Amino acid sequence: MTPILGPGAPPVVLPREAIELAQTALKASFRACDEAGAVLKKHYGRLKSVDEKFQAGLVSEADRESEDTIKRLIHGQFPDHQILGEETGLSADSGGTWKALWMIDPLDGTTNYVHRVPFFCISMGLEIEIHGRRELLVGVVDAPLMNWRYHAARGQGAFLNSSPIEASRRTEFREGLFATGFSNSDNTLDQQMELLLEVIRKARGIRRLGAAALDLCMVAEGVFDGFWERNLQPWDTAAGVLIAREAGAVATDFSGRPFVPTYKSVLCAPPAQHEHVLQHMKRVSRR
Ligand code: 2AM
Ligand code: CA
Repeated sequence: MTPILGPGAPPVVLPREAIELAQTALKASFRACDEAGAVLKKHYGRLKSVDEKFQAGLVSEADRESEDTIKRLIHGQFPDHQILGEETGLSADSGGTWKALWMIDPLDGTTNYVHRVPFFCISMGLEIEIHGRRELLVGVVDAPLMNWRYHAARGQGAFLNSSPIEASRRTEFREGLFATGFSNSDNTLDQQMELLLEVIRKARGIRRLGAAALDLCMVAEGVFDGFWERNLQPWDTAAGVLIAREAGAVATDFSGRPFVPTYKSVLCAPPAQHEHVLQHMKRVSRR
C-alpha cells in the first residue's frame, strides 16, 4: 500500500495494483484519444447527418464513430471493465474483479463541433472500487483541434500536454473569470440568469464555451476561477473533475456536497472562489 494525498481530493490509500492500473489506463486513453481525435478531425466541417436527440442535444456520425473507436480499444485491453458511453450506454457487466467503470464522451461540445467552433473534446474517466468506495482513478480530456491534452491520475497531479498545471490562486470574487453552461431542460432558467447577473455585476467576467469537460480542465489550468452547470452526465464530468481536483480545485454539487459523477450539477473552483460562488448560489436559490 502506498499512501497518497491528492491536493483537491479527499485522501485515499491506493493499493499498488491501482497505481499500476492507472499507468496502463493512461496509456490506453492516450492511444484512444489519438485514434478518436483522428476520427473527429476527419468529419469536422464535412458532416453528412446531424440528428437531434430527445432533450440531449445533437448527435452525428462523428460522435458514433469516435465512441466505437474508443470502446473497441478499451474493451480489447481491459475486457473485464465496464464502459458507460454517451451514445451506446452501459456495456454489459462482464463480472470483473476490479469493478472498473469507464465514463466516456466521444465528443463533448457537439453543438460547437457541428457549427465548426473548434472548442470540443474527447473525455475519458475511469472509476474503480477501493476499500468498498468508488474512486476516480484516471481522467483524460483531449481537444484535438486545440492540441490540448489534459490528464490526471489520482494522487499524482494534473497535466496539460505533459506539463503540470495548477488551479488559480486568485481569491477575490471581483478578480474571478468564470465559466458556466445553461440548461433548458428544467424550470430553473430564471434562477440561472439571476446568478449570472450577480457574476456579471461583481466578478471580472463570465464565459460560456459549450464543452463541460474542457471548462473543468480550464479551471484546473487556472484560466477560469470556477465553473458550474446543471443537468450534466457522468461522461461530461468524471474526467474533468478528477483533473481539476488534482490541480487543487474543489468539486461539489450546488449544495456543497463532494461531487460524484452521478450528480447532475457541478460547481468546481479553487477553494476561496468555490466558497464565493456557493454563497451567491444559496442567496439566489433563497429568493
Ligand atoms: P455534449 O456536447 O456531449 O452533448 C454544454 O453546456 C455542455 O452540456 C456540453 O458538455 C454538452 O455535452 C452538455 N449537455 C448536456 N445535456 C445537453 C443538452 N441537452 N444539449 C446540449 N448540451 C448538453
Ligand atoms: Ca457528447
